[in-house]
Amino acid sequence: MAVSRREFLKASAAATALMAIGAPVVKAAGSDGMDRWVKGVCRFCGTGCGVLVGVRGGKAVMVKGDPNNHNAGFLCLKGALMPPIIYAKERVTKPLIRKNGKLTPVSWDEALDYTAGKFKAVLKSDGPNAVAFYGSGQALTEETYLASKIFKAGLRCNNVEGNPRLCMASAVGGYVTTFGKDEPMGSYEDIDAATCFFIIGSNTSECHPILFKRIASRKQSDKNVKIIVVDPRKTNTARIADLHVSFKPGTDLAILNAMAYHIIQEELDNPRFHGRYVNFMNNKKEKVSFEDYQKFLADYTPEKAEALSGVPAATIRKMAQWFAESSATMSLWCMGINQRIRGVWANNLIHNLHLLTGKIGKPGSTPFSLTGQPNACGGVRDTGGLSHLLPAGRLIKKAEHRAEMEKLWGLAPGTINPKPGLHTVALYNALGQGKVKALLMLCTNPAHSLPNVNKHQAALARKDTFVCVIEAFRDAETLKFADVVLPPAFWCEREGVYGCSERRYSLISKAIDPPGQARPSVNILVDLAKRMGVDPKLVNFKNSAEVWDEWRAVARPTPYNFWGMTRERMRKESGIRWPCPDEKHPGTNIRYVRGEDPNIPKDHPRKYHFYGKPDGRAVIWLRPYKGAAEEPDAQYPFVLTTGRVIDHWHTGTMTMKVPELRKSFPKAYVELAAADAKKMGINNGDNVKLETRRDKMVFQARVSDVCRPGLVFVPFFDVHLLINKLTLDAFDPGSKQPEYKICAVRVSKV
Ligand SMILES: Nc1nc2c(c(=O)[nH]1)N[C@H]1C(S)=C(S)[C@@H](COP(=O)(O)OP(=O)(O)OC[C@H]3O[C@@H](n4cnc5c(=O)[nH]c(N)nc54)[C@H](O)[C@@H]3O)O[C@H]1N2
Ligand SMILES: Nc1nc2c(c(=O)[nH]1)N[C@H]1C(S)=C(S)[C@@H](COP(=O)(O)OP(=O)(O)OC[C@H]3O[C@@H](n4cnc5c(=O)[nH]c(N)nc54)[C@H](O)[C@@H]3O)O[C@H]1N2
Ligand code: SF4
Ligand SMILES: [Mo]
Repeated sequence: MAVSRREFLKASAAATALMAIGAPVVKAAGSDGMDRWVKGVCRFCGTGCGVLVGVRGGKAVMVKGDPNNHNAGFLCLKGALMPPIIYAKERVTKPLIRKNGKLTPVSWDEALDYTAGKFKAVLKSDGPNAVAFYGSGQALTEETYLASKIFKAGLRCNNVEGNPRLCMASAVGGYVTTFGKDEPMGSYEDIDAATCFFIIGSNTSECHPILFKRIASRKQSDKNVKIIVVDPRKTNTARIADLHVSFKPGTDLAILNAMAYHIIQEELDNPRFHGRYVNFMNNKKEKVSFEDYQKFLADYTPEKAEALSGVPAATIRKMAQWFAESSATMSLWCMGINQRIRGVWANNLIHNLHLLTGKIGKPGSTPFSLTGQPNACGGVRDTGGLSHLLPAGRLIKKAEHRAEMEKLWGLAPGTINPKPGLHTVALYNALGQGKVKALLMLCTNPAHSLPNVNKHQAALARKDTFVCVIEAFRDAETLKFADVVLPPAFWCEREGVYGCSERRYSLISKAIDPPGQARPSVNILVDLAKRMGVDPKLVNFKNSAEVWDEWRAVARPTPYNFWGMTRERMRKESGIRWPCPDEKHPGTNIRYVRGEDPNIPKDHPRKYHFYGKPDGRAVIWLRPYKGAAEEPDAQYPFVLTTGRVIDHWHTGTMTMKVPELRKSFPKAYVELAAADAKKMGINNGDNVKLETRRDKMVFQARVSDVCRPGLVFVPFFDVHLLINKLTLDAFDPGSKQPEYKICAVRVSKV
């Protein structure tokens, strides 16, 4: 049984290897029988690999890695296998309106007028809080900036949300509370210099394959490099670890605090650094002393953390030792940390370890949150595409930020609604209660991806709600609930910017024409806004390049500054990292360090300056352990966790259309520990029923050594086995990010 999992792992590893040998053979434009090669960015993960799209006879027929971008010509299979997705028969090519229950082709005029009419009616009857936009970390930067402006400035509505709430909100919360500003200070170059990798709650191998390849190469290049993987599953990522730490899901907070305890106990901390550059703060946001921090940590001796987490105290000490004693430590994390009811705290505790040891702001030493989507950073976090944000780190609730944006947008003072809008779960709850009545969606499939989705599908299904979806594929689950569907130009059918995990903005150039009547979403949004009655001056854009120029100007007075990234320069270069204040500036590798970060004057008295905080000091937070929202009990004794596999993207609307990828994982399954399977008499391939407080469903069993006993895993790509009917929508009180990673489940053989 375990063997078959091994074979499966081998196959995944082979897929990873294939991309490594298959893709980097990049030849000059015009070769391989292509008419031309057009520069772009992979539309899948937050790694943000640069690509070259081979165009022949007006069609995109090949994709290979851009040798000049950070991925140095490498791509994983998903990135390389784009063409069949572009030309899938399920593409939406005409605007559709639901008539007599059926989505029926109509003209653009009819679809736009109808949609605008519905919005106008709701705005008139219920006011701006009854409409909403729900976007995506896969939309272009220009698209999200524009949508957010239309709603916040044009309609006075702050209900602007998107899937990054399900994904990166806790990372944002962590960066902002610790450093005062969002986004990582380090970059991918740190991978090449790190001597210790602390990977926690990230299956990098399957979810950021090209970064995983870079980590693996780093390890191969120097036998002293150590890798620690902290994950309750023995994932593909864990296979290259020197130390894989498995534990009771949801107990990371205790483990991370215990590491800090040991670091201080053994005097492995760096008092020169934390003495100068750090404040200690408790949960009441009061400044406390280092001694208070030590007292707080007394509750988290490695022995006490062992009792909570199941990780042997000696292992916790070893991790802490490796972390603190290495010459350069890089932490990498993703959804195992963020998708939790204490995701922000977990992020804080990772930052704590770096600040305590001074392993920050030096090559190879950095906390580095991996972003999931290709444009969650650039598009949504940076442009302010969430309900509490304004562009470039500004906040709705801050009067001076609103005033600044009103000036930049040419609005009358007081135009921007001072109250933050609804966060994602609250938004869909409000939809279910009939309080939000018109919803516009762009590039996301919430009827599949939301947690506790039965409830939210019912909200979308309400007869008195109006749902307009800009969506590229007819078979996306959300279309079942749409009143109007608008066909967008997809990926390289239009031009625009993506910003990946390392603050790198790269341009996707237009390589081919969109099919049928599909149009760039920037143009769709402009037309829709005008018909909704938004002041035409606010949306006076002919194309995404014009939106980009406004966005550059809006960001210019802030530390996000990328004024130097003109469109012309973006066309020539393969990605630039902000801050980048002028056209000669090469972009920034490390933030918050004098001499590196252009936001810090060269003669600044302090070498490290966390300028997001009033006194330039980052914060070590005293964050207590807190368990999951729904712990296993006698009725539901297992933990259900959900996530990804290497060959599928989220809701499968794209990767399921590629034969190679579909064959690799044709349907969802439940992964369970061999010891548990044996107890229940379950063999590989048997049908197993999973039952939570929300719903139940039957999956085929994959018995292996990946899950620890007591834990089961189901991937969420399969629309026919929609695991989100079982997950729960409890969320972090700070970041409002749902706890997809943990709920209680009953497991039985069918
Ligand atoms: N192939 C592929 N790649 C993708 C995506 C995709 O759909 N497919 N999606 C992209 C997106 S948007 C995202 S957000 C990322 C997600 O990337 P990841 O976060 O790396 O992937 P996940 O599978 O969601 O979960 C990561 C790990 O969290 C672990 N985990 C579960 N519970 C806990 C816990 O309590 N503590 C800790 N420490 N770990 C826990 C799981 O076992 C799992 O291995 O991937 C991106 N890349
Ligand atoms: N159980 C469980 N659920 C999860 C998670 C989990 O770990 N477990 N993770 C959560 C996370 S981190 C994320 S990021 C979300 C992702 O959730 P979603 O965003 O809902 O998932 P996607 O499949 O990426 O949806 C993108 C949609 O946009 C469409 N599309 C593709 N390209 C274009 C385009 O160019 N324009 C337009 N308009 N449409 C396009 C696709 O066909 C697809 O329907 O899922 C969340 N849901
Ligand atoms: S690693 Fe991510 S960005 Fe790079 S090719 Fe693969 S899916 Fe695309
Ligand atoms: Mo995500």
